[in-house]
Amino acid sequence: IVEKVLSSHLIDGELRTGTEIGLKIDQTLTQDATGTMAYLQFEAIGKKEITTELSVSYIDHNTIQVGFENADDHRYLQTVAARYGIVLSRAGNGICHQVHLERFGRPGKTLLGSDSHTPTCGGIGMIAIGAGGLDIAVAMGGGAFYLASPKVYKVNLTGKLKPWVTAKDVVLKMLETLSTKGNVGVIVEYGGTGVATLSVPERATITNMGAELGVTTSIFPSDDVTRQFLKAEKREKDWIELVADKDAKYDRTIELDLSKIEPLFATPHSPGNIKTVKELAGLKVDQVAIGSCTNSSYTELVRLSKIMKGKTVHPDVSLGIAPGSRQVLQMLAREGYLADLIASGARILESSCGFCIGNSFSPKSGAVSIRTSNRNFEARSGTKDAQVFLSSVETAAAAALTGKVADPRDLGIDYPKVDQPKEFLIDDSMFIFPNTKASSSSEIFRGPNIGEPPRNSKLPERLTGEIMIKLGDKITTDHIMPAGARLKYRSNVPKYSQYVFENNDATFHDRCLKNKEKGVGNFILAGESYGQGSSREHAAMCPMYLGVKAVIAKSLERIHAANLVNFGIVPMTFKDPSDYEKIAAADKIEFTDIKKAIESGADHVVLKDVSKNQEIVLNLNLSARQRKIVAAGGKLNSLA
Ligand code: MIC
Ligand code: SF4
Repeated sequence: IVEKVLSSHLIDGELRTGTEIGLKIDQTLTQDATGTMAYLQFEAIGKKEITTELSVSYIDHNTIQVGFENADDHRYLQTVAARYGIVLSRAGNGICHQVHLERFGRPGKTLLGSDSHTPTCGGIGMIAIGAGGLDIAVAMGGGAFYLASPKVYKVNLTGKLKPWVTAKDVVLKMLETLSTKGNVGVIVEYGGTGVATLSVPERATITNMGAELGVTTSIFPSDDVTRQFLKAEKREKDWIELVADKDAKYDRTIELDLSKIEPLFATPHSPGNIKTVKELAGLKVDQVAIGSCTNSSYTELVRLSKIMKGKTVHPDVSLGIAPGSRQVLQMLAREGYLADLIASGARILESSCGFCIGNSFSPKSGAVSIRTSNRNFEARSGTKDAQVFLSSVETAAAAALTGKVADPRDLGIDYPKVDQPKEFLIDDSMFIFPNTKASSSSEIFRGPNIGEPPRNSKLPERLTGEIMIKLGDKITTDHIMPAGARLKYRSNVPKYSQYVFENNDATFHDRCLKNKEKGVGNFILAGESYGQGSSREHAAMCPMYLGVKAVIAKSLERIHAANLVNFGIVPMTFKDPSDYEKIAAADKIEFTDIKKAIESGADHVVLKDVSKNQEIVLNLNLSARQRKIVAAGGKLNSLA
C-alpha cells in the first residue's frame, strides 16, 4: 500500500530505502498554532494562489483567547485563507485531525499537515505526514515534499478485540513493542484479518499515535469498512479500494493478535512507558480528561455516555470531556447522550485541543491525571509535577466513576454495544469555503500579534562558540518550546523565544542573546531522540533567532531534524555516541571548515573542543538538497 501511494506521487528520486524522495502533495492542513507562521511563510514565498487539490486551515488549538493575541491570529488566518483559496474551519468546528478524517480524508491521496498527528488520516488509507509550517507552505505552492524513502513495517493484525479493550490499547501495545525511539524513517502498514474488525475511527486512533512511535506515518488499507464510513459521511464517491498485493514484501513483519491485548496505560512521562491497567489498579485519581484527536469519535463518546448514565463522577475526581468535532458534539446533543454526560457531573469542554496541549484544565499539584490523549510529557498538562497516564476512554471512565485506577472489565457493567451510525450528521456550515480559487482583492488582517517570519544569515566559513546546554535523552519539542500558556506567542518570535528551554534552564534565552550580540555562536548538546513530539517549527525557529548554529545529538527525530535544516541550523550526530560524555556545558568549541564540509558533501565534520583540547568526529547526515538549504541559511533564503 505504501509503495502504491508513494510511487503514484513520486516527482523526484526513486524508492530506494534511505535515499531522498520528493512527493506531490494532494492536500494540506494547518492548525492555528503552527498555521500563522505557515501562511506568513507562504506569503513570503510570493505565490499567488495555492495549487493543491485542497488546503484546509483549522482553528482548534488556541481557542482559550486570554488577551488579544489568539483573536488576532484567527482573524489573520481567516483573511489569508480567503485570499489564497484555502478552506477555513472556524473555531468550534473541532480538532483538525478528527474533522479532516470526517469531511476531507480520501484513500490513496497524500496529505501534509503542520501537526505531528496528521497521520490520523492514515486510518482512511492516506499517506498523511506531519511537517513544519515552511514545508506546508512550499507544498501549497506546488513544491515537492522531501523525505527519506522509508522502510516499511507490516503489522499483521489477527483476531478481534475483547470487550472493554480498544484501539487505544492496540497502539499502546505497539509502543510497548517498538518504543518511542529508533523508528525514524519507517512507515507502518497495517494488514491481516484483524483489520476488518476495526472501524475507521479506531484505525485512526492507531495511526494517530504512530506519531509517538516516531515513525513517518502509518496507514491502513481502504476496504469495505472505509467505504461504509465514507458513505455515512455522504462521501462514498471519495472511496477507492487500496489493499496490499498478496506477495508484497516488507522490511519487517510484526504479529499482533488483537484478542490477546488487554487494557493498558502509558505511564509518566513518556507514551512509551507501558503498564497494564491491572498492575496499577487502586492508584488514587484526581482528574480525568477525555477527548483529543486520539479518542473523540462518536462511537466512543456514546459508549462513554452509556457507561456514565445514571451514575455520578467520584467526588475526588474532576472529569472533563472535549468531543473531537462539532459533528460528534451535535450528534451527542441531539440524541440525548450529552444530557446523560452532563447529568453524571462531567464538565463539558470546548471541541478543541484544550487540555491536551495544557492551555486549560491543568490538574492540581502532584495530581494523578488520566487522559485519553497521546502525550504525557512532563509539564505538558500545565502542571509540572502532575503524573499523567494515557488510556482508552473506557479505562478513563472507570477511573472517573471509582476515583481510582480500575480495570474497566471489573466495573460489573455489560459492555455497551455501539455501532457506527448509518449516517453521520453532516453540517459544513462552520467551514468557510473560498469563493474563487484565489481572490487577490481580499484584504489580509494583521493585528499587533502578527510578526514577520525571521530569517537566518548564510552559513559562515567557520563556526565558533559555546555549548549552551547539555541535555539528556528524549528531549521533546515541548521541552524546547513549551506550549500551553505560551502558545499565544506563536506569531511573535522574539517574544516566544524568551521561553526556549524554560523548564530546563530559564537562563538559556538571556545567555544566548548575550553571546549573539558578541558574535559568539550558540550550540545545543543532546542525547538520543532529540526533538520528539510536536511538528512545531518554532523549536527550530526560536533557537535560530537566539543564535543557535548547530544541534549535536546522539540521534534526532525526523520532523525536528527537517525543521532545523529549514532554519539553517546544522543537525549533527556523534560518530561514536560515547563521545557525548566527553563534552560538557560551557565548553568552547569550533568547526573550522564547516561551510566546506557542508558544501563538499562530506559525511562528517570535526568538532574542536577548545576548552578540553580534544577533537570529536560528528556525522553530517544531509542530502545534497539539504546542504544547499543549510548553506543558504535556511529554506526561505534558498527559495529566494
Ligand atoms: C501537539 O500535540 O504537541 C501539537 C500542539 O498539536 C503540535 C503542534 C504545535 O506545536 O502546534 C504537534 O503535534 O505537532
Ligand atoms: Fe490537538 Fe492534542 Fe491532537 Fe496536538 S495531540 S492536535 S494538541 S488534540
